[in-house]
Amino acid sequence: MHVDIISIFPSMFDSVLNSSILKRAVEKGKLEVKIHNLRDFAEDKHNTTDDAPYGGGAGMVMKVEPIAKCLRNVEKKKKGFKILLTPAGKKFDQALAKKLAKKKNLIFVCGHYEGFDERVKDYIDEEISIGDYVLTGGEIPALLIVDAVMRLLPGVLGNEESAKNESFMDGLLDYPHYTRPADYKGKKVPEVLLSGNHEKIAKWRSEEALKLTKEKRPDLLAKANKLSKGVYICP
Ligand code: 9D3
Repeated sequence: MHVDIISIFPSMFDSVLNSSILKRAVEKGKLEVKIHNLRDFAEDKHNTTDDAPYGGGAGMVMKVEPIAKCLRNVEKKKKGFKILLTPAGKKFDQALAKKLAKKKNLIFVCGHYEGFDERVKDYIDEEISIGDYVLTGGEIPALLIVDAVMRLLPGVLGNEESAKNESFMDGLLDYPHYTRPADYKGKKVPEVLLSGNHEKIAKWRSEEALKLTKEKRPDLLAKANKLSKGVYICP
C-alpha cells in the first residue's frame, strides 16, 4: 500500500514512522509512506495555508488553493482514495479500517485551526473522525488510521496465527491472558489453561470474551456479530 500524507507539521510523523511495526512494514516493502509539506504549495511569499473566516468569528480556516494544488501534485504520481481528517467526519472503526485496507493508495489531508474551507471537500472521497473528543489537528488521527489499516495488510504482522484468532473473535473484547508463573502470590492461573485440552481452552476463551464484552461493552456485541465470519452464541 502507498500512503501520502499532507500536513503543515511534517515532523510530527517522524517518530512513529521510524519505529516498531510501522517501520518494519515499510522495510518489508508492504507499506510506503510519503509526507508532503502543505506549506510548499502555498501561493504567496509568506507560505500562507490558512486565513480568517468570511463572516467573521474566532479562529482560522485552512485555505482551499494550497490543498487543491498539493492534491493535484500528489495525484500526478499516484491516484488515491482521498481522506480528510475532520471532527465532522464518519467515525473511524474496525469496519472502516477493513474497507481502507482494500485500497491500493490512500491520501490523507490533515488540518488545523477551526477547520477547512468548505470547498476543500469537493476534492475528497471520505471525511473521517477518530472519535468524539477534540484534538489540535488531523496528524495523530492520520497516524492512527495508518496504524489500524497497515496491520491488516497481508504479511505485515508476520504472525498469521494472531490474525486468524482475531477474525474468529472479531469485534469482541479479548479473553483474559496469563503467562508464567502459574501461581503469583496465591493468584492462580485458571485450571483449564493448564489442562492441555485445546477444545476446552477455546471454549473457555470465547465464553470469557463474550462475558467481558457483555459486561463492559454491550454496544460491541451487535457490531461483532456483523464483523465476524462465524456466529457468536451469546450466553
Ligand atoms: C467547535 C468546533 N471544533 C470542532 C469540535 C473546531 C475544531 C476543533 C479541533 C476543529 C478541528 C479541530 C482539530 N481536530 C481535527 O483536526 C481532527 C479530529 C478531532 O479533533 N477529533 C477526532 N477526530 C479528528 S480528525 C481531525
